[in-house]
Amino acid sequence: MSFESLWADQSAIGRNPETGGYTRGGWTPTEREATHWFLDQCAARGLAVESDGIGNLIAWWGASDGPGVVTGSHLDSVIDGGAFDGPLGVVSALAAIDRLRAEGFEPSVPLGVGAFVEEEGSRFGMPCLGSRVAAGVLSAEKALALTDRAGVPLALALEQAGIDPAGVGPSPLLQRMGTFVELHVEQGRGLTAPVGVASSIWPHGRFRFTFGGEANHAGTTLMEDRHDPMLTYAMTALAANKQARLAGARATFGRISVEPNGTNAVPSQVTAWLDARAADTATLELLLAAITKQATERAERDGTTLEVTPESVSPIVNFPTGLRDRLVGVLDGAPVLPTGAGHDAGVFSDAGIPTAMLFVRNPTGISHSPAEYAEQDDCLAGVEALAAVLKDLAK
Ligand code: HGY
Ligand code: MN
Ligand code: MN
Ligand code: MN
Repeated sequence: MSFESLWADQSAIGRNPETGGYTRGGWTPTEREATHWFLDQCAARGLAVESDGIGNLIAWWGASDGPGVVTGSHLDSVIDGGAFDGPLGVVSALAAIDRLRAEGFEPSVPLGVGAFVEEEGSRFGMPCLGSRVAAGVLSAEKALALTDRAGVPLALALEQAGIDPAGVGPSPLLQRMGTFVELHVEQGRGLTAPVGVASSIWPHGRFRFTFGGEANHAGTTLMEDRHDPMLTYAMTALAANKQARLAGARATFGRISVEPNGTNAVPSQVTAWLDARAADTATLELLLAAITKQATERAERDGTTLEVTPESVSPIVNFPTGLRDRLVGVLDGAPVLPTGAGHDAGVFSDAGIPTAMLFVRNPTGISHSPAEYAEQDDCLAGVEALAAVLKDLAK
């Protein structure tokens, strides 16, 4: 099956006809439909599928035991996200295997294609949930304490997907992951060539800011008598933007919830989630401190309260230079660049698995949006590059 037809099939799953975006939260019906499509493709290729207790999958070409070379990515998405973030790595992996088989290549070690669950954390609020549990960096207890926005606990979501929650925990799949290479659409616009190689993943964190105020009548309460948490939040959002620019870092409040969320009532509470990232951990820590300081000062002025809770913080990931340079060599000097986006590859690298990433050029740099895009020719160049890398690593 050509990349084009694989891509057409997969990207038709769960696409919102109005926005062109995808909302594939972990273990939701559309994400399961994409996962079943993947399983069908693996079966059609005679790949032996192994799964773990949270639903991560690796489909193997070659021997049924022993460490191998794994590629792949994720099939879940952010809310109303783009088509490429995640699925491009999974579809390209299948196309790369087809290409290697068509050439008559026989891997000397098992070659696996992985699909890792809830990488975006868009349903349960924990990025790289599947890979973190698999790597043992997020305990089963902490994972099973998570609920989605409708209050559905992870255990129930797993049961509804036919997965026994009792199996959640460190994954046997990683015992066979000798090397991991993830192909991913570029998220940003640094690439001047169709394919690049990742040098590092920026440190990044998600922080919950809870602003407490005093509910009151929007029409009768004098302005000077108000303790309005929306005001404190608004000034904090401005401070985050300013501080990030000053630090050469990145920060945004992309999610907010307001209590009681009425048009004619001063809110009692505003909860907002900050996503902050920087080129190094020290800068990220200074950025968060600066934002928190300004928020605290503003809260004092507004007579509101503030609580900042880190929900997930990831340190910098520097991919091993030997493996990185080996890929650059195979790809005749592909450009090397960092990324501000988190990936399962970062979790596996942190777990001590030799890991590398390939990026496929994204002409506008837009991601986590229906406008996310990659040229077909660049996607085909990505498949060719991935096949060459897998051939080199598994020859
Ligand atoms: O949020 C991220 O950085 C990634 O796209 N999951
Ligand atoms: Mn993403
Ligand atoms: Mn991704
Ligand atoms: Mn009234």
